[in-house]
Amino acid sequence: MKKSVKPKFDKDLFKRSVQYNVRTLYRKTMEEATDRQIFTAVAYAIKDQVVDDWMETQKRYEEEDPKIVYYMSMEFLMGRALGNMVINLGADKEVRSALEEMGLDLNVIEDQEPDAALGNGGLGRLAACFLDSLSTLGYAAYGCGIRYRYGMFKQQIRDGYQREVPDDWLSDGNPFELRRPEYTKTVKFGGYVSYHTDENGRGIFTQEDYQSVKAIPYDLPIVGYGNGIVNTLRIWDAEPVQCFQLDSFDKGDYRKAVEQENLARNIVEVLYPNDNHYAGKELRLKQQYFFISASVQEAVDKFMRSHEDIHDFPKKVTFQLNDTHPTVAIAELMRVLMDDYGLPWDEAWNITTQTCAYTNHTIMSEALEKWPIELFSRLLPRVYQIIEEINRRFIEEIKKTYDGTGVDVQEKIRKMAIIYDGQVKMAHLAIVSGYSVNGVARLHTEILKKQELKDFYEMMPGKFNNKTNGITQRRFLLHANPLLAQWVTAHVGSEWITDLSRLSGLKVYADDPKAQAEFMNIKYQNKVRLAQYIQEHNGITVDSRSIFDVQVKRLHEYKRQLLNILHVMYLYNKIKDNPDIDMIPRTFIFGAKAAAGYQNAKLTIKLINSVADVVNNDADVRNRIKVVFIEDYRVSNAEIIFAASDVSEQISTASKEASGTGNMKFMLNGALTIGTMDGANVEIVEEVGEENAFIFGLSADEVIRYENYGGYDPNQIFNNDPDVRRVLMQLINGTYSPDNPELFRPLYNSLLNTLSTAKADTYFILKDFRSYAEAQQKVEDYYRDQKSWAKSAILNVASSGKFSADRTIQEYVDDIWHLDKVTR
Ligand code: 26Q
Repeated sequence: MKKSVKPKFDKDLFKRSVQYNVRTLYRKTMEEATDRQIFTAVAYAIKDQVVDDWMETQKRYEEEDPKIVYYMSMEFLMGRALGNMVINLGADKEVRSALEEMGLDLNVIEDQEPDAALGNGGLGRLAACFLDSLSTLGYAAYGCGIRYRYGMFKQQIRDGYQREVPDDWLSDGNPFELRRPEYTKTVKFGGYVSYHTDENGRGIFTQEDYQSVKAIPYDLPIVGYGNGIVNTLRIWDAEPVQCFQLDSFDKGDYRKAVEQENLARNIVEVLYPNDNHYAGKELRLKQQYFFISASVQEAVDKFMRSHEDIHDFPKKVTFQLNDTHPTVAIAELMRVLMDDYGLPWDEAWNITTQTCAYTNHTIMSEALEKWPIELFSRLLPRVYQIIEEINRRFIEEIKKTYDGTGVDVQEKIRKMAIIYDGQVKMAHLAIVSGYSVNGVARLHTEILKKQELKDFYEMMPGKFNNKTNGITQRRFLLHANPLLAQWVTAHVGSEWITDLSRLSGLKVYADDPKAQAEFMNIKYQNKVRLAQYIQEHNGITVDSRSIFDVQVKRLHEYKRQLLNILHVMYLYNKIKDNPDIDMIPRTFIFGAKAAAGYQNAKLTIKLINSVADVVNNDADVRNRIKVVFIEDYRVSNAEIIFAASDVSEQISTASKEASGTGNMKFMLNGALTIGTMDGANVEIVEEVGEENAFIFGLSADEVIRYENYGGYDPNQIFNNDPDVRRVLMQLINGTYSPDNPELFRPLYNSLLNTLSTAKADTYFILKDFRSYAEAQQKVEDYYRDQKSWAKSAILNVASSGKFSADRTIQEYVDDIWHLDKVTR
């Protein structure tokens, strides 16, 4: 059934629809409506056009019965929908001109949309990119997540400090969502499990005296690029099961009713703003089970609506678990299969272990989810029972595998058990019960196999595989950087939009002076656009001819924003020592949110802003360096930032960044990377060549070796490197905080002496400082020759083809999911 549908767009209908929407939604004429109201009216008009394709796609799925992937994730960092949807509909030109005819500007309208910030950072944005690729490639997919009432907090910078402001993203409604009450599910918490045998002598487990919550799905359309395919992101809202019944007003019922109502009210209230850090909060576990139970129930119900035999489930359904956060899906699927469908353990286990697959996104031990047994069993008594049984059987497996081999079996159990030491280890559950375990970049997967998950790899090597991350070029080039997108199309045609490997066709232009000049001019235009944004938002005037050196990502010690700003302090000292020093003007741009309770991270933000105050206002500097902290870094302003960047800062401590995906977005937009050999940087350098990047610092092996010997001694460096010593002293002598010289003492301590018990500089900042400063010097020297720079920048774009999420998703399909392609 192959017919390629050229998406049709009815311009007149669209215009009438916008006018009609403004009228019926707001009782206003076009002239009276606010920009925000016009956005909503336009969004509804676009959704109208999407709905036909959406229904058509779902009908096609019913006919063809393809295998479906359920991408289970606590986070989907979608950003804005309108611009992307218009592009993927292939309606950009028509919508733009239709609006122009109405005296409206699509860019202004797009700017009215709040970001859907249902995620923290990399893991959440990856989920969003994957959904875009799944639709574009024509695979049947559901994203399953939570409809948080408040998403990632909005960041305000006040007096240099971060302030968190609630993200009330639904206050004006969400024109793209569709409430689906007909698919409501009930989710049960607490109580106890009773056991009895039925007339056939089969054991029946029943959860009693529980509290329940209703889960109501909201669907968001995920439009494929130019193919008429529309998949669904299904996010669940919570509602209380029943209202008060005035006639049954005895005490027990009353308290229970109030508790249930509160549970429903709290559960989807807010996204936890931790990135790469586990906090063992009861409400977080409730969130996890809430959306997983609803999603698993719906997946099974949907399957049974069109199939006879539940044993065929893994042929038609697969669950991809985005880190361990949704891992309770394993036990929940077991529960549904056994308790609701009456399957015996072994049959349920066969189905479950052929259905679930797990992606690991971190090797940072503080991010591993370990739930106290007490909490877990109290909240999810039946699910806990099932995990206990999985654990019991797995320990038998370990014994069977290693008894009599000379291996210390008790040691294996201690290291590998799912339940141990009073804790439920979610990663172990995911590895043992899934058919695939993958890391997100080659180096990361190797570290998992050789270090963190070594015992599991030895016991079940066939499960382990790598899937290097990717990003969607539709959002991060076509939408974010229209000038460069047009330039690329002019040189290699427009196929790159769905086949990013086509960018390699640009390589022949890398040496061409005309292409170089055009490229540098486009970069300049984009820098002017970002400079305007900075002028408006920060009140800082930056030189669009300066090098734009950018580090935007979550704030975390392992990402080493501190290394970056210490280097700026060092450059400032150089200028003060030698006021006439020849330096190419450089603008150091930062953007980062810190988790609300992460003190060193928040203090690093304050330090960056304090350095900015001093450096930007010192006449001696004569604009050779500027420091800008962009408030509220998020998907929508990221699109402007990547397009305008010359230098991409990817400077994590080697071995700590699983992959990184910002690194790929910079590369795609022609920035040169300064970075460590970490995560996907390794593969970026492999693609573009080391001569077109600035690599520095310890290797992952070296870092791991130091760690195995208990770290290294930063005092050596402090005592022997006067530049480093000077910069560190400036953290505690009031240079950047005259009113309170002690302000940055905690950062100083994290790098140096500290208390005797704590380790110093665990992220090797001082160890890597010299080699970072040298790499930065090379950046400057290289930029002096605009031709070399332009050549390397073009080669970066040309070599970024591998890092499309389309490639990543195709690998997931080929090696893990085995989905069927659907065409329209
Ligand atoms: C866990 C428990 C309780 C509360 C929060 C969390 C939590 C939330 C988010 C733990 C981790 C995260 C996010 C992790 C993350 O974003 N990891 C990043 O994933 C990217 C996509 O694979 C990689 O590119 C990054 O290297 C990795 O850091």
